[in-house]
Amino acid sequence: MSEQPDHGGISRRRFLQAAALAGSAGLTGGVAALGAQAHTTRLPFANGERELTRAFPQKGEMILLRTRPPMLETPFDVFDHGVFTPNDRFFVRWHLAYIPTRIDARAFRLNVRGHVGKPLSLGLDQLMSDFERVEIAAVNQCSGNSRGFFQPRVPGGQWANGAMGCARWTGVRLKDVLDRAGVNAGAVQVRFNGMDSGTLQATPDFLKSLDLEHARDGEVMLAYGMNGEQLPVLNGFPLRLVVPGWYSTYWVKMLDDIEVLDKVDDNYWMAKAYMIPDTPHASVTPEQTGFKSVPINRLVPRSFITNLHDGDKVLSGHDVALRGIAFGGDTGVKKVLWSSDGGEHWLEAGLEEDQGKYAFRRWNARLTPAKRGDMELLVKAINTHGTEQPLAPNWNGGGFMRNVAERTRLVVT
Ligand SMILES: Nc1nc2c(c(=O)[nH]1)N[C@H]1C(S)=C(S)[C@@H](COP(=O)(O)O)O[C@H]1N2
Ligand SMILES: [Mo]
Repeated sequence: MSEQPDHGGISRRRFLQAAALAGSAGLTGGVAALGAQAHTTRLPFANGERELTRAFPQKGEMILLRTRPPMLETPFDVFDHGVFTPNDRFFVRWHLAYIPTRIDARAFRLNVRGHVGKPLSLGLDQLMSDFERVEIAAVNQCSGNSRGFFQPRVPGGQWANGAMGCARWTGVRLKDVLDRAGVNAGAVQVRFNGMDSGTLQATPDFLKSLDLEHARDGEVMLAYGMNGEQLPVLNGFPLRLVVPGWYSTYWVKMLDDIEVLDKVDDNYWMAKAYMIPDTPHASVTPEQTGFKSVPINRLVPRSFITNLHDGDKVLSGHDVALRGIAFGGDTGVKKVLWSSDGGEHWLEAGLEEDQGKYAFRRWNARLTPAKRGDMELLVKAINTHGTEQPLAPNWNGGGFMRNVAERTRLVVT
């Protein structure tokens, strides 16, 4: 293959290096190696004590939720540095224990089959040369991000706010690949499968599906690049689905199989897991039963202060800079509003460079606290569809879609 720089200045070869991680402690569950660096942090909820780890391949310091299959959270301070989350700090979440640790990018094949005219078996080089290259900045956020804050608590990964990240994804349109295969009349959904699997036969394989129209919207992409580099193995090398504006459960990693279905997918991961109440804001009371459930889908807006922490001290009569990130969810950020009086008055924050409607957007504001004592800052985003973050948290048994306006308590001295 020729080393041809493309318009983005990134050579193909850069995405095609073999990734071999055999023997790395983090992936194979070498607990002894992990234990060697006992360094902890405390997430701001009960039982929030966590180990910080550097034992995972291609990853810097991460918050360890689980070793195998890995669940690694991004330490929140990372989000103060910019809108793009570095690959080596990007969160990691896998459901199934068997993840290939050695992948030969040259032998890799993506199969497209099922209800199509012409099944395909595409190598990475073909994907890169035969289809138009596209790029999109988008937030990848786990459905259960912030689950640890649910009250009452719910089972599942006890994440704080770091099961999200924003990257520039490079790849090809799923639509173009489906068109090449020729979707047959009567097709209704497209199902995605990655190279991971359970260690027990009984474990249902991780399969996710999108409606055909969605799959062909021209935005859903097959990504081989993340922030200008090949995907880290733990984030899905060599190829992953990117579903802009949707929760990351659909962003299937190590994607090697696409099946066009002529009926609605009823596999475990579509029909049983990742279901939300079909109620406003997917919210119910803990006692509530008898509601209809639907598969989780679009992201909702969120915003965070990134430069100040709960309990920080600030000086009265002095200017304090506030800054943070926001995202609109399935559309762009229209406004970020903040309040220092419990939500009675709201001020509009300044919005920084727009990297695209699915990306993080930096915001900033200035505050001069007048009187000493406790102060609580509230921040909320409103997206361009007019959806705004609620002041009271939603609740559901899955711990999904938390997006309450965040509160940061300051002490004015
Ligand atoms: N093959 C595969 N893809 C997957 C998953 C998985 O378990 N296996 N988990 C999904 C879920 S629930 C999340 S939150 C995202 C996490 O993406 P990341 O690890 O790149 O941050 O991957 C998604 N894609
Ligand atoms: Mo997730």
